[in-house]
Order: sequence, then structure tokens, then C-alpha cells
Amino acid sequence: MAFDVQEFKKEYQKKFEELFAYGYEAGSKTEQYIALGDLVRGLYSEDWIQTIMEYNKKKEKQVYYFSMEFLPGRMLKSNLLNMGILDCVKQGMDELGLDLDEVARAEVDPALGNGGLGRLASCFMDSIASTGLAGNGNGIRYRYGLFKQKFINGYQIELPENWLRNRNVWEVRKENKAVIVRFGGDVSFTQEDGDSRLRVRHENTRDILAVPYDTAQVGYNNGVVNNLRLWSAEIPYGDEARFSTEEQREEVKRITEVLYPDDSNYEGRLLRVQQEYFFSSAGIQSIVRYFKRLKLDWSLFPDKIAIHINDTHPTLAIPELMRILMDEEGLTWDQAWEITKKTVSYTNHTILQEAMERWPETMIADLLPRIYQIIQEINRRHIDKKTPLYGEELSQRTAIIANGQIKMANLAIIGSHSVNGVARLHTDILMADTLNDFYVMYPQKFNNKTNGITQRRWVQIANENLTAMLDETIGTEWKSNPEEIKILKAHRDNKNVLDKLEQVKLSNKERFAAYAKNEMGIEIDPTALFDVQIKRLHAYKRQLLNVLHILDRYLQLKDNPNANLQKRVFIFGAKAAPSYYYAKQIIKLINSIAYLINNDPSINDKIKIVFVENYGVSLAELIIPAADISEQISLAGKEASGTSNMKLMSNGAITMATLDGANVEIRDNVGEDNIFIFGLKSDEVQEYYRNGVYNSRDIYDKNPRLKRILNLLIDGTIPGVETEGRDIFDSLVMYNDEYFLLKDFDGYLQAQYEADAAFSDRDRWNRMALMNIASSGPFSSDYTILRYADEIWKIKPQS
Ligand code: H2P
Repeated sequence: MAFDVQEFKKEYQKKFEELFAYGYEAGSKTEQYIALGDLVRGLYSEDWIQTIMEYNKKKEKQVYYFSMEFLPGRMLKSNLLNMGILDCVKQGMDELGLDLDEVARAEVDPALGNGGLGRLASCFMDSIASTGLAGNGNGIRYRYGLFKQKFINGYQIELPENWLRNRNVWEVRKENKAVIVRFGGDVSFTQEDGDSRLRVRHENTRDILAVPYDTAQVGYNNGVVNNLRLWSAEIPYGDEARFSTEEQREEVKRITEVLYPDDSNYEGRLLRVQQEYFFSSAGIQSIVRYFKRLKLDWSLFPDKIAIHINDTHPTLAIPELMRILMDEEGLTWDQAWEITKKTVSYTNHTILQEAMERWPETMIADLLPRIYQIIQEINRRHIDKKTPLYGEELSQRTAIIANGQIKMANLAIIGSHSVNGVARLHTDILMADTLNDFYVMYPQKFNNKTNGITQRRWVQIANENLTAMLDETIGTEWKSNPEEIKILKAHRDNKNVLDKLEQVKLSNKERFAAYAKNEMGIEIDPTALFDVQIKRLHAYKRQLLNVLHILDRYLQLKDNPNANLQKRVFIFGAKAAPSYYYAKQIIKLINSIAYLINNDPSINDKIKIVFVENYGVSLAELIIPAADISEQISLAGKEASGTSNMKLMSNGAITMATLDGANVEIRDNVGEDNIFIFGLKSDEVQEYYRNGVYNSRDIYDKNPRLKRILNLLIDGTIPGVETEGRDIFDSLVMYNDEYFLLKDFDGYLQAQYEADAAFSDRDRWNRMALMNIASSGPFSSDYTILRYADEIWKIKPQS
């Protein structure tokens, strides 16, 4: 985008005065940010309109990525980068006496997701635009999003995150595109004289208005600006009388109020289904409206539209598309079914049984009576068709409805043409085990699409120092062609480059140290090894294994304060689901250990623990560039892919890994010498589950080092964790340690002490870091997305 500094300064001043009626110098950071954001939106608006017009004119096939979560992070700098005006704006702001970074920090980071799944959706949106694909996002505009995490006395407290309190400059409300989503009501069928078809009548429904808010997804230096559409629930115009009580109005608002309402009870689960249907239906309605404008035969629908459902949350899009095609557009079941299957594709993100969505049949029957009928019919036809082919037993196991429950994954697989896992190992497990019944029936539907991340946000924006160093060393081609970063390997023995890399890391660690000091009052040494585990708190991700390692060091230093141990800073960032009691206990435990160790002078700063509050995209951007070790220590077979592993690798952290998820592919790319691998392999874990001989109590009894550590949980050493310590101890020792922490403990320790040795050899460590950065190109989400486009969606980048 052509733009010069002088012009920018003039425009910025004008914009500010227009908005706030005084000079920018007197404005608050938030006002200065809003003015800049507004200006930037104005700058891409022409491309935004142009992109949409082009797609319409060419009747280009478009993909719609349906996701209950998006975690875009702050958008200002990423938009500036992709528009190619980041440097110009930075300089302009500078000349105006403003610091772009400070102004950018005034943007509230939208927390519309939980973790990897939501962030993946946002990396994908960036990559879809940046590779020039015609793609749209479809999701929910949560008024509050995910809770804001606070620690009080070490416990997680959840507060509402009012991210919209200052205007959201990026969104555009599109009232003219609003649609009605209907809940409840009565379904009946009528047949008029002379009409061979039954007509569906759906009356007495509770109608909610879905209003879209659109946000531009700016492609990298290519003029493409795609659309992310998030829906908000409102009372339909003119229908206010029907929502006369406060309670009724609240009920409407609640649909798009928070992400993942506590679904440990019936009301929470009901609300969640409402959310899922709400955005699925609204999205499908707007797609159908668009398709009808093209004036094409319905059979061409799958040639123009691909609908991707990110996990099972948007699965109701399948019966909703069926409903619209049949009830509203008059297609037959067979026609509608053919179109639906050809249009929809599905990504599975987990093999954990508890994360597989199932809804009580009665709930769906009450809330969505017509959708319920359609699901029943899909199920009936599925069983009828498959029983003669595969027998009763297998067919019943794949049923969508069983024991009064509706299984969303089964519906997603049966109603789509493609099912993909998110890393090679994960897809293998899906095919061989978790979804094997379906794999037997539909082998051609299954495929792997290993996750990716965008280096634009995770290197170029998050790590400006590394970016500058790379540009200087290998040129700038890697920015548009991430594979090209491999050229860096040629410098693996170049002492000068290795030293520069060390400097870059150090300056990023200093930046994080300043944050820890200013925001948390914790003093850390930037030359210490920064050991990072940042992800949702979950037992299978094994933050606790990390804790056991910390306690091992603690005991060594208590025994001998002069023990020759590498100084380490352990950095955690994690939210626990509000109803996940065990995860919250682990948070309390880590905070208590942090308090104990950080304040023990005899530890002499050899260990510091920093558990950041309210971890999210912006904190990740601060922590990842500062990491030396990337903890990816889930029990093998449980983590579908992981994506923080890729972000950390791209920033030169060395992975401490089990052979799980995409860690396997990271190892293949980076080589055994540049990663620390330990622990059970996925098939060994499977074998243990099968033969049932695992006995954690036995390990506890026989391993004195581990026993001593575990006893710390219950002997009063860690203050304030009487209940938590006991419960966690029991889960590991008395209840047989579901995630095999004790089994993997020795291997983990050994790998950690190897890492210490490697870290103390500066050249060796820096070379490992370099090799990680140089091997990270293939994990660009641009490549992942091009594979989705080519193999699943059948769409091509625009020329
Ligand atoms: C999940 C999986 C990750 C995966 C991610 C994106 C659900 O994310 O567990 O293994 O990388 O989806 O596919 P997370 O645990 O981070 O919430």
C-alpha cells in the first residue's frame, strides 16, 4: 500500500480531531489507539469492498470456516504488517511523539476462545487471506468472551472480561444482513390439494435476531481482505412486545454473552446448544442467501460453497442446511443430502472422550424440534443403509442417537465428506482407534492436516529482534515464503550469527523480566534458563509433571544450597475451565510452590516461578520470544497436535517433548540432536491401558527420589495446600495416576538435566536454537491452509 510518513501524520491528526474534537497530544492511549485503528480500517476498506465484489463477480468458490472460537489477538499491528505500512506508521507515530507499541497495547485482546483451537482458527483466517483464498469466518460475537483470570490467594477467580467497553474499531455492524434464528415451537405437516409434497409448518417459535458484526481479515501484501463474521443475539425489531419482561430480554442477550458458559449443569448445557445452533443457523442462512443471488442450480451449491466445521461445535450446520434446502427451498431429501455431504467437512481436535459432545435427545427435541426430526431421519437412513453392509453391531456403534444421547461427532462424520485430524499421529489414532468404526465405513473421508501457525504474528510481530536478525542474515524471502527460513541452517557454525541469536534471545528475556518485575513484583535473572509451559490447564497436558521436576530441584537445593544446578525460571500461563476442579487445584498448587520457592532465600534465585495471570494471545507474544525451553509434555497419544510447540520452536526455544501430537513431526524436522525426547510412546501407553498392569503405587514405593517429592504435597512443606496437596497426591499415588506421570518421571528428569548441560555450552545451545528456527518453516499455517484448500475445499488461490 502506497503511503508516506508525512501523509500519514496529517491523516492521523485529522482523524483524531474528527473523533475527539481536540488534539491527539491530549488524548489518552485508548483514544490514540482508536484514532489509529479507525484510520487503518479506512485504509483497507476499499480493498475489502473490492475483494468481496471480485468474489461475487467471478462466482468464486468460497470457504466458510465455522468456529465457536476465534482468538485473533490484538489486530492493530498485524493489520499494519499485512498492509505493508507497519514501518511507515511506526515512524510517523514516532515523529508525532507517540510510541506505536504503547498505543497498540491499548487495544483489548479479544478472548473469544479457550486455547489452541480458537487460536488455530485465527491463524487460519490470516493464512486464508494471505495465501489469496476466498474464505470467510463464521462465529459468535461474545459480549464478554472467556473469563478474565485473577489469582487471589493462589486460587483462580473468574471475572467477566468486558472487552467491548471501549469501541471495537475493527468490527462493522451489518444490520441489513441480520437473520432470524428460531427456537422451540411446534412442527406439523400439511398437504395442499394437487400438491404431491408435504409442507412443513413450524409455528409458535421463539425468534431471535442474529446481527452480524464483520471484521476484515487482511492478507499479507496481496490486497486481499476477507471477512470474519461474528453474530450477536438481539430482540427482533418490532417484536419488543413479545419480550416484555426483563427476564425474557436477559434470555436473549445470554445467548451471545459468554464463551463456554459453565456446562457442568443442565442450564449451562442448554445455553451452549443454543449458542451452537444460533451461529450455525445464522451462518447457513447467510450462505444460502448469497448462493441464491448467484442464480445457479442448487446442484452447483458444493461447487461454489465449502463449509468447514471446526470441531463438533458447529455440527448443527448439517441438519440446518438440510432443513433450509428441504423446508424452505423445496428440495428432496436425496438432493439436500447430496449437497450437504459434498459441502461440509469436519476437523476433529481431540480424542478425549469427555470432550466429545453429546446432548440429551430430549433437550434437542424441545429446543429444536425440526432439527431433531432431521437428525433422527439422518440416523435412521444411516442405520438402514449400513446394517446390511457392516452388520448390526458396527452400524449401531456408529449411530448418531443412542441411549437418549445425540453424538455430535457421529453426525459430523456421517454428514460430511472429509474428516481430518490435526497431526499425523493424531489422525493415525483416529483411524486406528477412536474413530475406527467410521474409518472402516468411510476410509476415503479420513485425512490428516497437521496444524500450523502464522510466523507473521508469532515471529514478525512478536519477535522484532529476531526478524531483524533474520533479515540481515538470510534476506527477507522467508517472510512471504516461510520454507525459505531453512537457509539459516547454512549459518549453524557461524559464531557471529550464533552470538547474535543469543543477543536477540537475551533482549527478549530482559523484556519479559521487566514485565515480571513491574506487573508481578518478581525479580528474575534474564541469563537464567527460561523454561516455559503455556497452554490450557488440563491433567493430560501434565503441568504437574513440570511441578514434580521443580520440586526435585527444590529438594536438591534444600539439601545443598551450593548444588551445581542451572539457574532456571519456570514460566506458566494457563486458565482452568471454571468447573474443572482438579485443574484449579493444580493452579493453586503451582502458585503456592511459587510463593514458597520465590521467597526462600536459601534457594538463592536458583529457581524462580512466574505464573502469569490471565494468559492469552498478547502474553504469549511476550513470553514465547523469551523462551529457552518449550514444555510439550502431554501423555503420548493425548495431545492432538499442539501449536504452542510450533510457535516456541519458531522463536528458537528447544522442545522438551514426549512423542505426542505434532511433537513427532517437529522431531522429524529438527532432528534428534535439537530436541529433548523422553517418556512413553503412544503405543506403549495404549498397551498399558489394554493390559491394565500399571501400578503407580508401586513406583511410588520403589522410587525414593520420587517418593520424597510426592510426600512434599502432604507433609505441610507447601503452605496453604492441605486439601489440594492431598487430592493431587491421591490422584497420583492412590488412584493410579491416569496420565502416567510417575512412569514418565525418571525419563523427564534425565532429559531436563541433559538440557542443563546443553544450556551451559552456549555455542551448542545457540546452534540448537538456530536449527529450530531454521526448521520451523514447514509449520507455517499458510502451507496447512493450502493443503485444506487443495485437498478438502477444492478452492484455489486467486491470481
Ligand atoms: C486443541 C487440541 C490441541 C490442538 C488444537 C488445535 C483442542 O487445543 O487439544 O492439541 O493443537 O486443538 O487443533 P487446546 O488443547 O489448546 O485447547
